[in-house]
Amino acid sequence: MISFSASILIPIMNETFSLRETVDIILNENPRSDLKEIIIIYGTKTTSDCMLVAQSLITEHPDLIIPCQQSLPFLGGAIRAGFAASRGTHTLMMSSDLETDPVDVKHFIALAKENPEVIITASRWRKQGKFEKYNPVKLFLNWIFQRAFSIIYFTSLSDMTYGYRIFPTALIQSIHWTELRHPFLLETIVKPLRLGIKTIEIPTIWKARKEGESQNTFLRNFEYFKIGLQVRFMNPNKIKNQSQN
Ligand SMILES: Nc1nc2c(ncn2[C@@H]2O[C@H](COP(=O)(O)OP(=O)(O)O)[C@@H](O)[C@H]2O)c(=O)[nH]1
Ligand SMILES: [Mg+2]
Repeated sequence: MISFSASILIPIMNETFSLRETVDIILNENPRSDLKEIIIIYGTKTTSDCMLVAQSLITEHPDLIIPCQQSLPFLGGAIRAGFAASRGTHTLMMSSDLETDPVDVKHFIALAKENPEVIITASRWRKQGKFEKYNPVKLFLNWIFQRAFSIIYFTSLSDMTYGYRIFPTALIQSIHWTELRHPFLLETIVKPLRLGIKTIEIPTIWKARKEGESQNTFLRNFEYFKIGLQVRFMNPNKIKNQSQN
């Protein structure tokens, strides 16, 4: 493709050294020319220790790292603010707790350059991928969920609930998003699937965070079904922003 630049979205809540390590690895392993910007997204619940680390990263790389305050709440609200702010040709979403291995960023970028119209998405269930220290009950339910949704959507994707993916920015900015909490991660793949967008999966290793805690609760995992089923039968015209119809 003629030009490529990645906007990397990093939502933050209670991460300190994990946030810094995430950014350090991205900067060490990727040429500056591949990166449009790293957008650090914070909200009113982001801890002050976490904000301090973000501030110092922004001060160290003022031409690259940009703060973005979310206006809608929760993880979905944070990523949606990042989607709107993104200026690169492609937008990569990940987390700051090291549960999305930053070493994979370079693989996403290489594949997105070769396949600019496609969504590249990471899977913990593919060969060479894995979960380290994941709650066994959650792991079992996760597997059932993934199998069920791959059948419902006629897709070979094996990890539709994991929020580590790179998209063409024009695509995500043309979609009408509705979820605010973690089920947003599923929404970001099922809506493009309904629009007929192609996907490529790469294996990844998930490791439990070493600091802070998840904003998701066990019971809230069942809320993924709602958006998953709703979008399956949604008219594709309703998926795009109204102004684009
Ligand atoms: N700005 C912002 N970041 C969030 C919010 N909720 C989660 N995050 C961040 O998003 C990433 C994934 O969230 P996490 O709670 O670890 O979800 P889980 O790994 O799916 O259990 C982490 O880096 C969090 O700091 C939120 O409401 N606002
Ligand atoms: Mg996490």
